[in-house]
Amino acid sequence: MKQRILSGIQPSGVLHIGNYLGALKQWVELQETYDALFCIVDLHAITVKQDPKELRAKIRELAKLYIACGIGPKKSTIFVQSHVPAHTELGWILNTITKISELERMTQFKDKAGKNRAHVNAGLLCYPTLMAADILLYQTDLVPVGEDQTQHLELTRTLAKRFNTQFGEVFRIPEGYFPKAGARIMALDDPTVKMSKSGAPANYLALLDDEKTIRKKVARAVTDSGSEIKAAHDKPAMTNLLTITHLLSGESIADIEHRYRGKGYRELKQDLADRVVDFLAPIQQRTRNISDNEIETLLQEGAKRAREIASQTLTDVQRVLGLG
Ligand code: AQP
Repeated sequence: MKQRILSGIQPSGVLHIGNYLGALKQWVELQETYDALFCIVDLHAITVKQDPKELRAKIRELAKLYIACGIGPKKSTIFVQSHVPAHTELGWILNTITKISELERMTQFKDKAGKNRAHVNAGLLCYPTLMAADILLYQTDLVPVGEDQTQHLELTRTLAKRFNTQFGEVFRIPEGYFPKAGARIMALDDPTVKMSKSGAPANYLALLDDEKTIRKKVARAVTDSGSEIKAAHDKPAMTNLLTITHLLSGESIADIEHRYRGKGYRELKQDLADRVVDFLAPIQQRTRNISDNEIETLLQEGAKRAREIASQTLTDVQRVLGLG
């Protein structure tokens, strides 16, 4: 039996190169050796207000991007979270063994809720228990995610152990899988914060940005004081641009630094823009080539397989709880 991986992305905005380098790139490699399930986590996306028509389109676009980036529809199961009702049911059950203080401690909640806590929707607070349900339903061994999800994953493990102790061994305890480099790609307009879909357009390089936009964004990316092209703690902007160059080219950071010795930021940025344009062109072409019908069929098949696996776990959960 192959071990299982599961991960997901929210259809909450435009997929960016941070999502690709921090998550998708690993998925493409891991699907070769694992039983892989990749989810479009639309129920997470609605914790922030979404336009229904746009959300529907974004879900389909994200499924196309998964495939265009290299997720094989025959190798992996691609499905939409809301097509598998067991996610919300287990999410609710996990809420009943989760302390409010555990949820309030989550950095993502603190960041997204800001100071206006009293008016924040409860879904934003309960986001991690739904994420735990996403993972635990599939008896997942490994969860490939970016560094920002470390805390949520740790809570998932805590809840799984707590449930198993209180009610009996139902859940497999998942491990996180973080890329060695690229687990936290920083924003172009502020290298002290992570690149984020909900940031301003200057923050990210979207996978579907056109050539002109990419060149403009890279050219305007914030740089560090001084002029040396070097990755270092006191050079967060250069570290970020060099990391992206390294991950897209495969060339080591030391070799890239060596190649740019005596050269300026402008040259590095121009080369990086070329590289990003070349890297994204085939992804964009493949995305355009996938038809809406293909995606509908694929998502229906994916949901069928996901429901089969999820319902087995949910039945066990209901049994040990005295439900069902
Ligand atoms: N900047 C990043 N660097 C590396 N990995 C990242 N991920 C996100 N941002 C970076 C990883 O991408 C996957 C999908 O993320 P998500 O859609 O679940 O939500 P997120 O982590 O909250 O991503 P965003 O882009 O910041 O979206 P918004 O702005 O909507 O919250 C995850 O594996 C994540 O680690």
